[in-house]
Amino acid sequence: MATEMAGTVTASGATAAGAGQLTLEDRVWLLRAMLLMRGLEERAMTLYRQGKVPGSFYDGYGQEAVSAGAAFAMSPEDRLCILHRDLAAHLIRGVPPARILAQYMGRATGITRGRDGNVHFGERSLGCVGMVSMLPDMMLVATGMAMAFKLRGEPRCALTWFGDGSTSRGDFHEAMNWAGVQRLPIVFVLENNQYAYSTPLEKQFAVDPVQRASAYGFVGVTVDGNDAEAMFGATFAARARALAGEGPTLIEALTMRMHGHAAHDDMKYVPKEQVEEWRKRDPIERQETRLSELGVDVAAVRAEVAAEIETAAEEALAAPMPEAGSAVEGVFCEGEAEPLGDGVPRWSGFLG
Ligand SMILES: Cc1ncc(C[n+]2csc(CCOP(=O)(O)OP(=O)(O)O)c2C)c(N)n1
Repeated sequence: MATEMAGTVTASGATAAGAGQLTLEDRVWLLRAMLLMRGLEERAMTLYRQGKVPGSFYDGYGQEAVSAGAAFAMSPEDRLCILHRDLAAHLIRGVPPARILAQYMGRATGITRGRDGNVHFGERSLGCVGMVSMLPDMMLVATGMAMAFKLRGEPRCALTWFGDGSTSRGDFHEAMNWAGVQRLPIVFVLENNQYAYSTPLEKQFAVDPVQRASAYGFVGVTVDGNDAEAMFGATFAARARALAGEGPTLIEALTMRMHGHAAHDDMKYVPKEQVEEWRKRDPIERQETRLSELGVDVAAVRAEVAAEIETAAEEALAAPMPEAGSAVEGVFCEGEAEPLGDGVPRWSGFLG
């Protein structure tokens, strides 16, 4: 049962109702998306260690359910601002795995065509905005898109992810305030992974930021961020509210950053016991257990995904580097900007 307190909902009944919308095939897709994310990031980390990924490398190990569950609930016509630990969202929107690995390696076939080998990308043709490095500016971008949907009377929704570190920035408050005042169709997903680089939660905020939602006049929900189905359910409910004109929702996904901030960070500042405690709540294992109990051949899904990753790696490694002269292209908008396109429908509710 949901417990309402100052606009904050925990252990939401709506979340469970939303998760009830998933068919067995949907639930397997959620597992696939998480396995693909983890496998691709592990492959990319190896490529990084081989010197094939320039700069550093950022991953979302242990946080796969947050992006997979939320992105799965968004329709192709919705628009997403995806952050640096949310690879599953790109995959769910329809970005082929080979393009992701090519992106990390700065190849011409990557999403930014070699302009950024890092996590700052978004495939416009699939309804995603390229990630802005300054945090959390994507909250403002998503709020602006939601404002456009409202002004044009379009029945769609914007969603963005951001970390606990973002909650201390002014942009967080500006976006939340405007979205609340205008009752915009937007879902804010706060990925509370316990650390912002080396800053733990107790040095980040005095009050759980989910409670701030009520200060801006909308619902805040706390969800188990290591449960893909709970994430789907909460996002499904938030999207329904947004489309019904009931305004934004802040979803706080409780999770843990299981790796360092990036490949160069050994996270010595994180107590080992804390990591071990969270390891027991691994989102992929949880989904596998569920599906095994329903008779799904989880090992076969794993093998299929592993093969897909190997094929993607071969393709990405064979892809060319960009022509040096192309570095000056696409710096400024030339002519009419292409409007954002739609993503691939994944959830069965969008297929019919
Ligand atoms: C305004 C701003 N300051 C600093 C950075 C550098 N930076 C990138 S990620 C990061 C940590 C952010 O922590 P959090 O928001 O909790 O997200 P997490 O990385 O834990 O997912 C920092 C400090 C940045 N991108 N933007």
